[in-house]
Amino acid sequence: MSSAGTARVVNIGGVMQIKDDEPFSDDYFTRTRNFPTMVLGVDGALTGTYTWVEKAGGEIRVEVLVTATLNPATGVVAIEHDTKLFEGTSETTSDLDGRGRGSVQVPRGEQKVLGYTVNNTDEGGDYASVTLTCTNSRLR
Ligand SMILES: [Ca+2]
Ligand SMILES: [Ca+2]
Ligand SMILES: [Ca+2]
Repeated sequence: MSSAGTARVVNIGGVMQIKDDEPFSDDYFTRTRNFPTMVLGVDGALTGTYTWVEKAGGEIRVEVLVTATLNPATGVVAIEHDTKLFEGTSETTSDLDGRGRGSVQVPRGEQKVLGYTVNNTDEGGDYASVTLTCTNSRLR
């Protein structure tokens, strides 16, 4: 159904700032990630996903699941995130303390920024502040 004329290339660059709440002196971390390039609209594949995981401070893990979906009629790509903040006795705990979801629409040839913060809503203090810079370009 889709030809090279409707294919889109999605590039996402992420910046994550993590606060690890501590009794005396809080710790802050900054992590960056260039997501693998997604090509949508080729051979009927309209959706791409990527999971970005960061660990910090001995107790925190942040998992950002990103889904990119192409509308082949318009060329618009919807970028959705589902972000989970885990905090516990290690960086591999399953203690889910915060979660956030959101999305942004990226028209053809444009760049949009999806920025948000997920707080530790269970115990307070910790947070992950994420900025995803999303570009929707033509396949060359
Ligand atoms: Ca801590
Ligand atoms: Ca710590
Ligand atoms: Ca916890």
